[in-house]
Order: sequence, then structure tokens, then C-alpha cells
Amino acid sequence: MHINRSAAYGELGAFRKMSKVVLHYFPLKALGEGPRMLLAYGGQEFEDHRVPEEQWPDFKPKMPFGQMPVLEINGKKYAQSVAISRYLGRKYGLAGDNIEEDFEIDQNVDFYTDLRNRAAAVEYEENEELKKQRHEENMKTHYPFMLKTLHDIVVKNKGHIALGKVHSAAYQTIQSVTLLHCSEH
Ligand SMILES: N[C@@H](CCC(=O)N[C@@H](CS)C(=O)NCC(=O)O)C(=O)O
Repeated sequence: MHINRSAAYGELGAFRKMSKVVLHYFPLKALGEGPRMLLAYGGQEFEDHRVPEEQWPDFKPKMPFGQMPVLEINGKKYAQSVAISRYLGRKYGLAGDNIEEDFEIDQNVDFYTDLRNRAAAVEYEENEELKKQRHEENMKTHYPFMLKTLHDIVVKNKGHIALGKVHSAAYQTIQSVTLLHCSEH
């Protein structure tokens, strides 16, 4: 069965009629930057609400899962950075052309999430000894394979993340690259 994806996800969707869009995140790139860039790509006016650290304890219980980023559409809050990026990707024509293309994009995005989580576990570790151990373990055991795989994916896709073209995954990977850079230290 053929599904008209642009009708399902595109111009006619509720998002186009939104009167108010807010992206809640910290004053950082990290997990918020992909959704911010996708909103900008889509030409959507939005409030880029950067919550200062000192306001976070009051704000946290108001978020669906007690974390950010959160995309608020006409008062309804949606969480999870990858889910937000997939939604915006579909909205702005950056999804695959069929479910197999989506499958390939999603597998690569999930791979980046694995990479990002490894880097984040180092970056956010407060115990200096554990931080050093985790970083060394990543450098020795995980990064060589993962970064070689990432390199091969990008070469195979002519500079893109999947399918040889731009889609929402490109925006989602910015966070991983930023964190990998941070966790070099
Ligand atoms: N799986 C979630 C993870 C969200 C997450 O870890 N957010 C962090 C900031 S990067 C957060 O809100 N930390 C504050 C807290 O947990 O209190 C996503 O991808 O959105």
C-alpha cells in the first residue's frame, strides 16, 4: 500500500497551525541543538527557552520525564530528543522516502546515540578517577571501531549520515560530535 507521506506528515499537519512553539533546554548545544536547528531549517518561529541551572529544580517536575529537551506545541509538551528530531524531520521532508529508508536512518541514528551515550558517561562523570578510566576504556576498546564505522558510513553516503542525502539524522549527530570533542579532555 502506498502511503502519501507528505499528506500524513507535512503541510497539512497540526504543527503548521501552531500558534506557539517553545523549545525548552539548557543554555547548551548538546541534546537541544538538533531540535533547534531543525526548527530553524523548517522556518518555524519558536521561543528558544534556555533554562538557567538555578531555575532547573523548579522546572524539572513540569517536564514529562523530568528532563530536557522538551518541545512544547500549543501548550502540550513532548520529550526525548530523538523523537523530537524524528517528528521535525518528518514535518520538514527530511525523513526517508519509505519505511526501509527510515529503517536505515534510524539504525544509524541509534548507533550515534550509542556513541553519544559513551561520550556522555565520561563527560558527566564527577569522580575524576572513574572519568579517566571510562575515557581510557573508550579510547582503547570502543572508539576505534565506532569512529571507523562512522567514517565508513559518511564516506559511503557521500558526506551524509545515511542514504547519500540530507535528513534529520544529520542534525541529531551534531550532539555526538560535540560531546566527543568535550570528552577528549
Ligand atoms: N533520552 C533523553 C535524555 C535527556 C537528558 O539526558 N537530558 C539531560 C540534559 S542533556 C537533563 O535534562 N538533565 C537534567 C536532569 O536529569 O535533571 C533525550 O534524548 O532527550
